[in-house]
Amino acid sequence: MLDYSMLYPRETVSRRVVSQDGMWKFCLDEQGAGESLNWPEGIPGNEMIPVPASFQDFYTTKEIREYAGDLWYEKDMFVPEEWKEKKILIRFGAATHRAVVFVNGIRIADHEGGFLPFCADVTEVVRYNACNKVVVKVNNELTVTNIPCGQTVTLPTGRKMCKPYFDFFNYAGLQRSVWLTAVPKESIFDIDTDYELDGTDAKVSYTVKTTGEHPVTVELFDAGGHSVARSEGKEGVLSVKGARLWEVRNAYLYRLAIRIMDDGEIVDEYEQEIGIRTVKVSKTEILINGKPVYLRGFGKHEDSDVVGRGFNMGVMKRDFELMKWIGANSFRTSHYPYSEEIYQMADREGFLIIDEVPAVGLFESLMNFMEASTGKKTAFFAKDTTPVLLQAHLRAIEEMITRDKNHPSVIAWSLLNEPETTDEAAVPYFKEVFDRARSLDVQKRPRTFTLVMNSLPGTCKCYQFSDIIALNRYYGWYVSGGYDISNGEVLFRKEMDAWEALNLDKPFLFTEYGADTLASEHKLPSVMWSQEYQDEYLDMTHKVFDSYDFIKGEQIWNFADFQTTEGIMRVNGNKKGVFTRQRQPKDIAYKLKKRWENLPLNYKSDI
Ligand code: EVA
Repeated sequence: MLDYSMLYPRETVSRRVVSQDGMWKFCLDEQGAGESLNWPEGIPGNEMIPVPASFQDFYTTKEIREYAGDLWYEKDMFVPEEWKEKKILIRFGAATHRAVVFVNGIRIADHEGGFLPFCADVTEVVRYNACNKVVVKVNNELTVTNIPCGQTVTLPTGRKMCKPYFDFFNYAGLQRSVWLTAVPKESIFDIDTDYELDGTDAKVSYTVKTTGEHPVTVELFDAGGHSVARSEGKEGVLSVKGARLWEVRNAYLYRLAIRIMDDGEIVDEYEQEIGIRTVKVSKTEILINGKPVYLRGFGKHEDSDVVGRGFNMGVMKRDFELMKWIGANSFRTSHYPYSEEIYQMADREGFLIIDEVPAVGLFESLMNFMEASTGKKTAFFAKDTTPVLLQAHLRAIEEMITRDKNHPSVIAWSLLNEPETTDEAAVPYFKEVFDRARSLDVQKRPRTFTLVMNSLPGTCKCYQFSDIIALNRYYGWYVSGGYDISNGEVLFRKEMDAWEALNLDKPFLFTEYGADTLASEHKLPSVMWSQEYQDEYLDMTHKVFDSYDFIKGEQIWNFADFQTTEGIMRVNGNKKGVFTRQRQPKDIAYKLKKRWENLPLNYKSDI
C-alpha cells in the first residue's frame, strides 16, 4: 500500500492548499556532485525557471535541451503558525523521472517514476511562521529498470545522452503543479466507489480509508447542491432514486462529501466528484450504462510548444474544444498517465479515457514500432533486470489506479504500450501486471495493452490477458505505403481475418493508425507525407474498420504533431497529427469530423 494519500489536493473546512507554481530557482548538475557540494541546503546561481514545465525548450543551446542527468530546483515555502496541529505535505503532481526532496537541508522523500504524484511529509522538519527551503533533485536518465524504458549513454565529449526506446521526446523536470498542503493528523486517505443501476435508481457503494478510528459520514449531493443520500460508516451503500447517469458526451456529476466526525465536530472533510455509470465488456461490446459504445478519438500526448510536457491549462482547454468540434468521444493517455486536471475536464465533458501506465519501450530497439514491422523478435522480458522493472511497473500501476479510479471518464486501463510479446518470457510478466490491476480496481474495469505490428494472432503470446484487444496498426504507412497501399489493404484484411477466425468474442479497438503528414505539403497525385496521402490512407483504413463488426472503436494516431528525438525517421517530431502542434487542423480533420459526427454511438451493434 502507498504510504501517502493520492487524493487530489482540495480545500475544505479542515484542509489547506497553497499552490507553489511559479518561478523556481534551477540549475543543472553535470558532474552529479550537488549533494557533496551541499546543494540540499540551497542551490548555486540565480537561474529561474517556470513550474510546471519541461526544462528543455526554454533555452537556446543544444547542450541544455539534450541534457541528461540531475537537475535541481529550489523554492522557499512559507508555513503559517495556524498549521501547527496539522500534517504538512508537499505534493508533486509529477517529477520526471525520479526525485529526491530536501527540506531545510534534510532528505525527506524519494520517488521513482515521472508521471504520477507523490507527497513528501514534511511535518517533522518545517519551521512555522517562517520560510522553509525546499530543494528537489530531479533526474531524467532512462534505464531498462524503470518505465518508460531506454538507455543513457556517455558521448565522447563526456556528456550523457538519453536514448529512449520510445517515440516521444524525453521531456523532464517538474512538469506538473506543486502544492503545499495541510491536512488533519487524522484524515481521509483513500476512497473507492462502485455503481449498480436498477431501473431509474442507482446504488453507489463506497469504502473510505482514514488514518484513525473516528466514525465517518458520507453524503451525496446532486449538481444543484441538493442532498440526495446519506450514510454512516467507512463502508456503505447510497441509494439514489431517479439517478442522473453520467453518459458519453453528456456528463452529470454528483459530489460525495466525506467527513470524519468526533462528537459532532468535523475532524476532516473531503469532497470527491463522481459520476454514476457502469462499464462492462460483454462479448464484443463495450457497454457504458448497459449501452454499447463505439469509440472514436485519439491517442494523444501532453506536448506543446515552449513548455514541452509541462501541464498547460490553455492547451488543455483548446484540445478539448477541438475534440468536441471533431466529434470525438474518447482518448487514450498514451503513453503515461496525464495531469489530473485533464481527467477532471473529461469527467465534465463526458469523454471516455483509456488510462495508460508509462510502460512504453518494453521492446529492445530504438524505435520499436519500426523493427516490429520487420518481424524482428527479441526476448525483452528474459533479462536479468526484468524483476526490477516489474516492481517499478507494478508500483506505477498501483499509483495510477489509486489516483484515477474515481474518475467516471476512466473506462479502461492500458497496462503496456507495444511490448515484446512473441517470447514466452512475456507471459508470467503479463500475468502479474494484469492480476495486479484487477485486484486494485473495485470497479473491475476492462484491462488492455496495445499490440505492436509483430504481435499477431500467430505470434503474440499475451493477447488472452486483455479484456479489450487494442491494435496499433500502420498498414499503408510502415507496411506497404504509398502506391503499394492496395497491398497494405490486402495484408490488413488478412490479419483481421486471422483474428476473426480465433473467435475471441472480445471487442477490438484500434488504439493507433495514422500516417505522417506535413501541414506544408500538398501533392496531386499524392505522395507519402502529403495531406492528400493522409486522406487516402484514412479512406483505406476506415474501409477495413467498417468491414468487421468486432472492431468497436478507432483512436487515430495522433491528435496533434508532437516532439520526438531527432533522427532520419522524424522531421522535427512526429507528424501524424490530425492537428498541427499549434492545434490547427490539417485537411484530414474535416473528413474525420464528417465521419465521426455521422457514426451512431452504438455503431455496429444491434442493442
Ligand atoms: C508512430 N507508433 O510510429 C507511433 C509512435 C507510438 O509514435 C507506435 O506506440 O507504434 C507507438 O509511440 O508514429
